[in-house]
Amino acid sequence: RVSLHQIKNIETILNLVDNFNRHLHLTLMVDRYHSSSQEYYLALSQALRDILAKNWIRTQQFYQMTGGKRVYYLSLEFYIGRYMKNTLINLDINDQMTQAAEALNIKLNDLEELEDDAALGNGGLGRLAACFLDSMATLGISSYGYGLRYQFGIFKQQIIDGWQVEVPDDWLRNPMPWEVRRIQNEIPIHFYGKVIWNQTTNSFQWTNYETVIAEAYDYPVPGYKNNIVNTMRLFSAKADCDFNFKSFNEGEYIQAVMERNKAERITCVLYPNDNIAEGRELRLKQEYFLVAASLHDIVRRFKGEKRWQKPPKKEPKQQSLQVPDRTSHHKSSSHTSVDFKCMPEMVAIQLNDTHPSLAIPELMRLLLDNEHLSWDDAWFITVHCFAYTNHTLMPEAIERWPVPMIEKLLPRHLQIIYEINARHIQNIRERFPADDDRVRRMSIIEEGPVQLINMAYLSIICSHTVNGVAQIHSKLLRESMFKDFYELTPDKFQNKTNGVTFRRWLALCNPDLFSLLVECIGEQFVQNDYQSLRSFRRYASDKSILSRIQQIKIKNKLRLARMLEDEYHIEINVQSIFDIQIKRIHEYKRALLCLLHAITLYNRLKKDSRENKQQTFVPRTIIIGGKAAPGYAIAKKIIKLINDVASVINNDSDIGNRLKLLFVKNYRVTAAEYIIPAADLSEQISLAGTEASGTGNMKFMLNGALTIGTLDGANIEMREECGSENMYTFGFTVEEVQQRRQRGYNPYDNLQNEELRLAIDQIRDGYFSPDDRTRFHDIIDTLLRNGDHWMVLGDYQAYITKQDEIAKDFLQPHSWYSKCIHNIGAAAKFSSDRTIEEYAKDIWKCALHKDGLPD
Ligand code: DL6
Repeated sequence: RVSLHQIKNIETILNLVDNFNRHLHLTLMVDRYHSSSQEYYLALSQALRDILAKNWIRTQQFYQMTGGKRVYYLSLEFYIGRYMKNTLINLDINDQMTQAAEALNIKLNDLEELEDDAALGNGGLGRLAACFLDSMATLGISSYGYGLRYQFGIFKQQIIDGWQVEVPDDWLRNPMPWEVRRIQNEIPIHFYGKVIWNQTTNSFQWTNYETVIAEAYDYPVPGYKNNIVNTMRLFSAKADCDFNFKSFNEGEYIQAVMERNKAERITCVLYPNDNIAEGRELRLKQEYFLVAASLHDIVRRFKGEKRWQKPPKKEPKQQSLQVPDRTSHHKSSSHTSVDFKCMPEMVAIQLNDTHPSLAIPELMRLLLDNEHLSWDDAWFITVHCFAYTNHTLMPEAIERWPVPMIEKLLPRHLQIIYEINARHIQNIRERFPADDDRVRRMSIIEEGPVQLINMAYLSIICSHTVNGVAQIHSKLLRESMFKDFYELTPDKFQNKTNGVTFRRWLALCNPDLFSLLVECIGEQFVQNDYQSLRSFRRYASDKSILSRIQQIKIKNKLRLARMLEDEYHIEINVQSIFDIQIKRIHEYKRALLCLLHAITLYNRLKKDSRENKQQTFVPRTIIIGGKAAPGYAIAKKIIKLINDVASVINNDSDIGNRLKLLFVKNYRVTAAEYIIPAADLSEQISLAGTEASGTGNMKFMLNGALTIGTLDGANIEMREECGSENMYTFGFTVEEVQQRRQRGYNPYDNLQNEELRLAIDQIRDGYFSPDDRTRFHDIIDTLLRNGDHWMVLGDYQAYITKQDEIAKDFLQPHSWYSKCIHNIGAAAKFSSDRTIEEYAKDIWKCALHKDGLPD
């Protein structure tokens, strides 16, 4: 392996400086004395992009030459964050660039702060996709991320008077130096219209459609020090310029040009819902737009591979591989000059949840109607190309599209879905004769006032593999949500526990800890051997390492404290436990539990002060951050409650710096990069059986925070890896939750706990909202009258008991930091390199090029 590291001298500081000046002058046309910081940022990014260019081209040539299988990761979300620093880290030129910037009298950090996050995601699902791209490039997998280039990413969250206010994220308002528009790749995408039978081609034909153009924008995805640069391709909607201008008179012409906006709305904005399906037609258009453009590209690339082209002669028909061919009107595949049956050997398409699952009927349509394959051949190819990842157990997140909506927008696709369902039902009837209820339960089409298409069922039926994202999640999919499907095709079901990239989530965000790790165990764990991180555990009782870990943590806490003090004008005690919950605000994630703990600590301090007692109290800074979906009223109310409680606690002179509660606004990837390295305690407290995996939990672990968590999602595997003595678990298990639900869970029973009752009374009676005493009655209703679905009150006592134990343990730095070391070492399993290696081996069956490209 020859890495960029060894040819560092090529990119000398002088070269970088020259390149920077060249872009300032020739690209931006300004001189150093009349340019803004933004122009500096652009010139520096362009200089950096130049370094990527050669390897970007070489990588694509390499994949073409080696002719291996290509992996396509289809996702409506890629939550990338910032580009510049990540590129510097992955190319291993951070130090050089810092020096080059110094030579130019520029502070690199200041320029980095000018960069907006590429925030084309809501949370875990989108960020996972970004981690996967990084790992696929680092492992040298011939792969592409396909997504949408939303003009507005996830909204920016402002907090005004304690309430969340959403502001558009206009991330493309300045030139975007990291993207390349591929002008040769404009793809027409069709909507609406009708289907006719074409006598000449003997196939169905979609006609009278409206057309929107998909423009392709490519973003480089550099691997870590391996010369590989993969591609993320994002599509943007553009009006079709051909639309009937000829017949317009002058007045209509103006109108027609204005109408263009309608088409371009498709990729205007990311739907800001996490774990909630959005049922609007525009969202359906987005989904189809992405998959139609992606598949066009995938099929075009496949057809271009010389290996699979065959002379246009008749060949004996291949044996059918799935169900009998009932659509005799379709011709056999021998009419094509490309051997499509080889497609699954060349193409793996991973569906990131059901959002891109229209890709399934789209590929069927292309193979049947454009390539004139038989149903059986098209079906074989489709099933063997697709794999589906489920990311949620929340019923409200399962996508179900109304039949009339699909019929109007995608009439041919509806026909194909009906045909898939008919054959699927026939299959069930053969396997389970006389079981009508099973047929009803498993039908893709759900009956009701309006028929609905269950996209998860469609995805399972039409994929060769279905996976969950943590062991417990995959088990619950098999045992409950997809039980019938598991019984039908058990071999399809797998687990692929999530992971995070150690490049961004350690090397980039926590450089001091990263250096210490490299010093102790070498660099392999970020490069090509994530397992080697385990060996860091041997330092768990090494005093000098323990003290360095402590120093690094305190330095990171200081950095965060300064930032928070500047922003929120609140004094932060760096000696306190930094106790942090950052994630989307969703009831199942239970920020309320965190808040009840904060109120409980506050009440204890107040009581002590009233009684003039000075009991030992371990200081805490409780930090909560996250966005609520704009239409999720109760989640937004929770944010207001946190802020109201915070203003009471933080302004009470009896409390001082022993307890602080802070809601950090606009939580996003970049904020996580500052917050996570400073955490002592990571809050992963969803009700057992609700969080599919979680990935924030892994980032905290990697950065040496200890976890307080329920036995949910990946927490369970984290505990297995680090040992129960190094993690604070509490609360109902999945089985206990089920038992309580069956027995009849009564939240009022929990009010026997005096501390809990007091906290609930205070919220209900307006102690924290004297300006509007009834403000939080709806929150109290969810916790009591409406049954406390997420069992916040049921888990309260166990949670408080654990928190008290944590406070005691924090007073013992030696054992605390020893636990931290165990956690860091145990994070080895949660490298996304491990996850991607598993996908490559068990699902995609594709090659890795771990050695990267030679120089
Ligand atoms: O798999 C990534 C991530 C998990 O870590 C989270 O536990 C899960 O909540 C999240 N799921 C979604 C679901 N959205 N939809 N559909 O965001 O996926």
